[in-house]
Amino acid sequence: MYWNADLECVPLEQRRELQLERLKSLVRRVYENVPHYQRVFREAGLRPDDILTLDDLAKLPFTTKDDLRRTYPFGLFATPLRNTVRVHASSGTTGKPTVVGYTRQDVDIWSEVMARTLTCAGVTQDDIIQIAYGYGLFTGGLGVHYGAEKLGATVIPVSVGNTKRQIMLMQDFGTTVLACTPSYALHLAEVLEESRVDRTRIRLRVGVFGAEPWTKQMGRELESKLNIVAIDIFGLSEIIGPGVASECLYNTGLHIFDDHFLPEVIDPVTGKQLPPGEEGELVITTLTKEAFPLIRYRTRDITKLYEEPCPCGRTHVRMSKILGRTDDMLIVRGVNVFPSQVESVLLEIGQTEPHYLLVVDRRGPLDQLEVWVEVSDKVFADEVRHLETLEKTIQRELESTLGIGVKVKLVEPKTIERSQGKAKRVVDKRDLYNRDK
Ligand code: DLL
Repeated sequence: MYWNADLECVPLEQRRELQLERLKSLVRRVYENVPHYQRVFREAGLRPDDILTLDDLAKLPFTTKDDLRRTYPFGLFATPLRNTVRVHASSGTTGKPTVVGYTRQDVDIWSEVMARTLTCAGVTQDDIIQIAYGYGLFTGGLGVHYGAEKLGATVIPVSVGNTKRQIMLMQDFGTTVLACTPSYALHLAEVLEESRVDRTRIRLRVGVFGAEPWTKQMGRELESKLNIVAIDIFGLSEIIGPGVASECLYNTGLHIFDDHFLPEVIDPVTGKQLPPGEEGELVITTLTKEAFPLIRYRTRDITKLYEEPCPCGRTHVRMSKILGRTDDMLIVRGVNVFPSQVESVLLEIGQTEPHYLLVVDRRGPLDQLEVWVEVSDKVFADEVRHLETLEKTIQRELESTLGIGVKVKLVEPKTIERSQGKAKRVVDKRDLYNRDK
């Protein structure tokens, strides 16, 4: 029922003591080992000894995605590279990815929090788990993989894609747990329906879905189509990957494993901490990570925290499903996409106007990204053949930078609406967040 009851079910007071002890040691560690932190602490007039209570957390400066970009690739690492046994990366706001590292102990902690996540979802050693998150620089595949092995479940490391084969393995190996993005799960469910597979041969009972937002309605649809319990799992590469927070079977929000990841919710404009129940930006401090610790990392995800006890007995602080983002990051087929990445590619290629629009839609269960790009009068008057070549070049470069399929549409000058204030770069026709539902 629990993976680590000693840590997950302790009285709050005891957890707070542990958090404070860990916070103090973390602050000392980053101050001594990371020039960036030394500098920002000095600028804030702070020394590690100034952290005496958990309330002092609010005195510490935030860390942002921009800090990660400026210190690319290893500038925020707090241990020598020779102690780093793994790196992962996710999309940055421009062409360069955000790089994160793990020591052996970090990988152990990651496996621990992922084993907790899976246990929250009711997964046990008797389960057969098909991992259809991508393996590679993305943290989804390997993160779930290590947790599932630690738990002792039987792992099928199939990675994403090749849906027919996924369904074949599911039947032949008797998969009981499916781990993938919710949109891919929906796609799988639809292919399953179309292929008229004998449903008695499908033994699925749990889905652990995350890496992108999904509504409660979508959850219900997945549960009925696949005959499973659908569990929302949350995480981000910068913090560790999947394994930051997870729903349990009581469906009361996501338990944040706050002996490792200390959460706050802040007003994204003023930066002030908000009380439980109020909606704002999630900020996380990694209490135990060695290679890539982060102090007050601004996730840009919008949520709210709950402190009331959960009937499951775990005493972690919980968060609501993600309600939105404070920036313009899109998640398309589980892959993070920033409009600024598209802009850098276009600037590099040249020949187009600086006016573009990302149009995201969901045709059937799968996301489609279309990029509209305005070309100048001169280029537009050019031969069709030239326009086609330009379209292909942009498509190729975008696909290689973003890591997903893209459709490019060159449009006439002045077709894309000009805005008075902040340029509108994205039209998202999907309805992904749980607003007013
Ligand atoms: O998506 C890690 C992950 C893998 C989580 C597998 C769960 C399962 P990144 O690629 O760095 O890491 O993307 C992190 O994805 O800031 C959120 O905006 C979004 N996200 C992740 N999980 C959820 C979720 C992984 N359950 C970014 N609901 C985060 C809503 C999610 N959004």
